[in-house]
Amino acid sequence: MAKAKAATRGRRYRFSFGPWNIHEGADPFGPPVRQPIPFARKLKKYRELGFQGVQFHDDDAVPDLDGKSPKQVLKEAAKIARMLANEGLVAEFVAPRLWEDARTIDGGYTSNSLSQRRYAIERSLQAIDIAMELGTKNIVLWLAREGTYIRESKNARQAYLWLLGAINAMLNHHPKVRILIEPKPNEPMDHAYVPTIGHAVAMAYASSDPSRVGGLIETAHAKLAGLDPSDEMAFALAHKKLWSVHLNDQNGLKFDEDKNFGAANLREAFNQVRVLEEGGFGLNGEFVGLDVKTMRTQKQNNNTAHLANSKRFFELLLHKVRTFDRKAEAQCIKNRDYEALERLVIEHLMGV
Ligand code: GLO
Ligand code: MG
Repeated sequence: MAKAKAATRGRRYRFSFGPWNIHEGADPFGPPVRQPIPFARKLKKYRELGFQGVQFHDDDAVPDLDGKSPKQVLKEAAKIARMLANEGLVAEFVAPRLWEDARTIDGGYTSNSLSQRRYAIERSLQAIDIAMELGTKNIVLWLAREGTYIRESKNARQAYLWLLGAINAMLNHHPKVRILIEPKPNEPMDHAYVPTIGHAVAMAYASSDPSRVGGLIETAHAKLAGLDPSDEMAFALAHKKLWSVHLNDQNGLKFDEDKNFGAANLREAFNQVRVLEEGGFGLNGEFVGLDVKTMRTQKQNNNTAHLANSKRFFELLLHKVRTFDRKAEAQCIKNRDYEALERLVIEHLMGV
């Protein structure tokens, strides 16, 4: 017991999620099944559930921002900043929501229309202003509609250059801003540009200030690309580019499920925690973000259980990582006896 306790001791992680993770249950085949929760009430939930970081879309902070003057936008962002401070919370990042406006139907930064590309950049610069007001330097780019339904509709080489131009415009807008690219291979597009963290890291190095461009890896997105999420995270960590994560889970190649962390593949989840822990994730203030969605079947009064559960599964797996028999592991590796190593891992996970 004492040994187990000592092994569990260690640095503490900080957790975050976005207001969209308390979801009303609408899907492409049916309407909402729960009442919306006002933003102020969602904020109250954070500390209660053990979370400190709030992730924002630009219009989560300032609703309908396209219709507002820059002054009004900043005023409303300042009000949200005060609400956060009152709740003892911090903003982790702001993500420009470039997938709902009619001007982004064919993509934002990679639209074939010049005026629509300009809109996407302007909106992103405004997201930076909102982020600074909220007290975070982090901008997340989930490149939702930057891709194609049919290959011939865009010039992909040109699209990557436009994307780079947009990133450089953002870097140029504020000397402290940091861009975190959240790769995803598909959905809503048939094929998206920047499908993996390898693409994102290449974009970072090609940018005008590589030290300010990194990545956010979502478990489900890596799995949709047919990749192992822990290897994707390890790649980013090796380049010092893993600046946030969206832990969740995904049951094979289908729509982006945003299931509870560890709920589809416990061993893969264990390996993600192992790589994060061993790679020093969190030591520079990074949050463990959970991009998990309330199940459609949940009742109104129990619509945050998925957040509490996913956080708990992370912590239980962290205990498993910290109590793994490292000596036995080293011995198996030394003997190149990976059958023994597999047994060690599985028995440990099963509590044998
Ligand atoms: C969707 C993405 C989405 C982003 C969020 C923040 O597949 O995971 O939830 O993480 O919009 O940019
Ligand atoms: Mg995500």
